[in-house]
Amino acid sequence: RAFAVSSPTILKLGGSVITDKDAPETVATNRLARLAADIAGADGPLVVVHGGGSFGHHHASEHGVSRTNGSRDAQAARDITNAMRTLNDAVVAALADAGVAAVPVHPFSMAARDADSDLTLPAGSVETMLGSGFVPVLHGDVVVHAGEGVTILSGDEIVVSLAESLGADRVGLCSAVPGVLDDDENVISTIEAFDDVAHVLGGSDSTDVTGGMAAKVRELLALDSPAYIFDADGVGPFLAGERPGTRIG
Ligand code: IP8
Repeated sequence: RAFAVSSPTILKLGGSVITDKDAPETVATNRLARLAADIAGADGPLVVVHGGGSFGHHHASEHGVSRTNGSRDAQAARDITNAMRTLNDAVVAALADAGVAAVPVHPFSMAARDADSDLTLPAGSVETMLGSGFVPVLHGDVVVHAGEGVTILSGDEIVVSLAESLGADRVGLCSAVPGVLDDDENVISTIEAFDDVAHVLGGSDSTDVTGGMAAKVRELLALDSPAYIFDADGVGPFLAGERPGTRIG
């Protein structure tokens, strides 16, 4: 069946949701199966992106590689990307078992950062997959980085890049928390400007290279598409067009 490819939904599954964070290279099998069943219920073009959890981050810290700290060691690049491929295989398999037309897409093979750290992630193959009725499944990865060897490419960066290049209809980030929380741990329903939440997120000049909530909110506010942050219970409602968790933008 042919979809209108112009405005897909983009869903990110956080690494802490789909893996057991405390045990290296362990998939949270039951949680992943439940998420896959929710995703199988969705209509229309969908891109799935997932994070690293106990797969990528373990190898990245072992080799001292981060978003800003590169490595020219090919073994480090292979260890990190291969661990992420293993997790991606598990995610694609779980989605396929649930009846989703999932196909793997490995960012290391397509993306690059220039000397100014600007990311290029060509979206032509993903767009053509959507037009063919496939559900592309991308993942946080290493990325070749001019002058640095490889650095880490987070799932959040992939979401932001694809949301722009594909003109996403809506963006959803499934995380370990039910949304952006205020000082009383209540979910903030809407964030329209960073200043609204700077006091709970630690201020607009806090350096946050690890992709914490402040960095997420700032990047999502810059998108044209509305974005939502929710936990695993929010995936079904999000894909059904509801507004779980925190709406950003
Ligand atoms: O979990 C990072 O992706 P994230 C992936 O979305 C690696 O930050 C390779 C550590």
